[in-house]
Amino acid sequence: MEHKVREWKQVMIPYEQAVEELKVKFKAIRKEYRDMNEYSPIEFITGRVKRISSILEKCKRYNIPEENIDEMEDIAGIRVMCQFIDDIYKVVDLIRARDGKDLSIVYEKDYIGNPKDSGYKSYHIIIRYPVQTAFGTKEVLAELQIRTLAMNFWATIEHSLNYKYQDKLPLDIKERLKKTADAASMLDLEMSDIRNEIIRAQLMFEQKSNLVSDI
Ligand code: 0O2
Repeated sequence: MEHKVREWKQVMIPYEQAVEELKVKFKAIRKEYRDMNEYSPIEFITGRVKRISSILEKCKRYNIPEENIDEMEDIAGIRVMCQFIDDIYKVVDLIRARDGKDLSIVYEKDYIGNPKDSGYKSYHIIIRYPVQTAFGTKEVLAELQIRTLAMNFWATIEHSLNYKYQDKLPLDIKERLKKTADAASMLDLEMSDIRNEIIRAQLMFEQKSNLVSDI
């Protein structure tokens, strides 16, 4: 048993390293924007390595032999939270620009254009990420989830309720949760509208001030 625990800890090392490195890289992007006094499309970043019990449960669910866990796409997971929906696509572009450099994109899943039946929204990018270990380079898969604060609020609570009730929530509760997902989407749209309105008003004010100073 102790031997098995030691083995698992060793398997997890490159995934832990990938999560730490990717968090540092996304935080560096945010710092760059802030140092230049520019608005950052990244609000905050979290990361986690999947728990061993969840990995084993997923192996069982998808019939993945334990020795093939490196096929699993979300052992290393990074979440990038944004204020506005537009920011998500700016972050996606930043990631695409790094494709073939420090990471490679395997594929993308757009759960914003195509939300899940639960109401879940987020933009997922699966990447291959090389980690330098004491025994050479190890490429691991990682899942980047990019979402707004409202999407994250909804997903965090929905996930914890589902987890608590072991995915057996009654249909009426699922439907109510779906409605709260719609409310979160409305909030995102309204916030974007308000922001655009403020930007438009600011531009008009600047144009008027320029006209006055030209006279
Ligand atoms: P955790 O704790 O975040 O790791 P599967 O991984 O089997 O669920 P698939 O198709 O391989 O399915 O991956 P998918 O659905 O593209 O992305 C899986 C992850 O996205 C989940 O990981 C969640 O983080 C998130 N996610 C997907 N659907 C939902 C949903 O309906 N509600 C919430 N709250 N999150 C969702 P894990 O392993 O479930 O959880």
